[in-house]
Amino acid sequence: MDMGNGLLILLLVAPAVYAVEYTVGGSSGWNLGVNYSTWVSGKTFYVGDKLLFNYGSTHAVDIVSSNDYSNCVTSSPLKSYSNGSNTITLNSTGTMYFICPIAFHCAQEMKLAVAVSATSSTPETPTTPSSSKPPSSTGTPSTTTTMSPSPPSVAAGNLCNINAVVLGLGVFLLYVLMG
Ligand SMILES: *[C@@H]1O[C@H](CO)[C@@H](O)[C@H](O)[C@H]1NC(C)=O
Ligand SMILES: *[C@@H]1O[C@H](CO)[C@@H](O)[C@H](O)[C@H]1NC(C)=O
Ligand SMILES: *[C@@H]1O[C@H](CO)[C@@H](O)[C@H](O)[C@H]1NC(C)=O
Ligand SMILES: [Cu+2]
Repeated sequence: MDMGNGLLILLLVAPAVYAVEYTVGGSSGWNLGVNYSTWVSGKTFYVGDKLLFNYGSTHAVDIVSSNDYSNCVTSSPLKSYSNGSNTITLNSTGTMYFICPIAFHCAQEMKLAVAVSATSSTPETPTTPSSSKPPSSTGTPSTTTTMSPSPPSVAAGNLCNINAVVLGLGVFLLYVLMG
């Protein structure tokens, strides 16, 4: 296989692998009677992953602060959704908090806390992503840029990390191909 084509194919395919969409609560969806700490356990969420909330008309989704999550305060949501189906992108590192603001559903454990990790190996500096070296040798940065629906402000560090991983995979593949 031509070296350039191998890398190009890898660059086109790889970014899609890293964004995962989770259906909150699985087949139960966003509902009463689901233990969302159990649902979260064992999963690792990364910046760029998405949460799909599916729910009936007796429920809604609020993104809230840590304090409002803990105390089930429904009066000051950061964002509110109520049309029955919403895909929410995990845009940044840290913990995102979701509650159902209807009646006393939050107090009945209809609440979800999701810890979002950086994709890089240095997750301790979420607000100042280090400007790692761009993969200059491949010369196809525009390919990955168009693949990403995320805003440049948040995605810049993430994309760099993805590129670094992709470049690593590409080098590895070439190494394997060339014996
Ligand atoms: C949900 O599951 C966790 C363990 O994953 C448990 O500690 C907690 O008590 C459960 N919550 C309810 C309301 O049953
Ligand atoms: C609900 O609103 C979101 C936008 O927030 C939209 O993408 C989605 O299609 C809507 N779903 C329904 C069932 O109307
Ligand atoms: C994530 O970023 C997108 C694009 O800017 C924005 O539309 C969306 O509201 C953000 N998600 C959250 C949960 O803030
Ligand atoms: Cu509810």
